[in-house]
Amino acid sequence: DTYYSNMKVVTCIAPVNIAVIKYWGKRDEDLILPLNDSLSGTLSTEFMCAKTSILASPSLQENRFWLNGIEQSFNNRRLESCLKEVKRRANQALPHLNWNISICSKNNFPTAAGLASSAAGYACLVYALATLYEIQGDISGIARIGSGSACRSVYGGWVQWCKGTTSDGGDCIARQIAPASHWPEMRVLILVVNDARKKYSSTSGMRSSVETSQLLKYRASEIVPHRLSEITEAIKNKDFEKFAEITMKDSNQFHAVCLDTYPPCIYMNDVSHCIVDVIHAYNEYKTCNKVAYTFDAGPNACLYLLESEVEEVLSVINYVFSPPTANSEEYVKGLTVSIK
Ligand code: 2P0
Repeated sequence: DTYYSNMKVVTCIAPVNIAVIKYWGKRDEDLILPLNDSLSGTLSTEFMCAKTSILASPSLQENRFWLNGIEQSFNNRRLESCLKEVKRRANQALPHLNWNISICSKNNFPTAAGLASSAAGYACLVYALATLYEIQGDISGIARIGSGSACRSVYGGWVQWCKGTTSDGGDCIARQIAPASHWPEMRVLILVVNDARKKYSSTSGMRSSVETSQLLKYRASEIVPHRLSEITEAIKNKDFEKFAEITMKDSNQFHAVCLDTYPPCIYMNDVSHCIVDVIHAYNEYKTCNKVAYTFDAGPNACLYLLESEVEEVLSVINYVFSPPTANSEEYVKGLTVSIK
């Protein structure tokens, strides 16, 4: 059967990453070049991941793309940029380079609820394309043009996205600063406060912050460089106390930038702020930082903590926040994810 001998299929999975030094603001919108470096932990793929299959075949009439079972337009600038860049780096003699493709992507967690779905999604898509077209070398720079934070999901463990210095983005790539095995006791709890799609996308929120927030300029130039070296040092020394303090301060500063944006883009809600209070009360009771919260572009909390604290923290969370009822829209449920 010529159809079957003439097709190629790849399937990949990619993990979510949770930033401890946040990316917020671009200096170049087209190339997705950020204003500052950022740093994250890549989660294990056990609980949350994106999965992408790509079929290439000469018998496909056109390129098509499905996300979570719903067909999307292929006419999407970011998707097309990634495809173009992967093909540019491929061996031009590959027979299947000019065949049409069908892309099928799925997240096993809520999409666009501020749970880093675009990070895992584009990292997965680009990895699948790179496998399909057999390209070698770093692909984080290609994942970046799909979605900025996606470049960090290309690597495991602790990953820094370097803002780079060139205007073409050649050195704007991610690199691993420590593998997950360096700090194997580290865990992340995801507290799902609300899994609805967020009000404003990260892309438009950060554009508005770049245009209007003075605080963002100060943060990018004066605060982040110093914080980045401090937290890298804390990770290398497995100094949880320091790691937690910087993580919480950076999350708070990112949301302060959101409030400083005009009009403000508010992502945290009352439940989120209540989680902040509970974590500070817990740390005070323990007389040192045992848990760090961090919030992305949504109300959901990510808690970094060591394995030894998981059980107690979960019982505190479950005690403070009652379980969901049929008509409660907002609730908190814990899910442990190791960053291995
Ligand atoms: C981060 N976020 O560092 C920060 C913290 C949200 C808050 O990266 O426009 O979806 O596609 O580059 O990557 C979300 O931004 O934005 C994000 P684009 P992206 O994880």
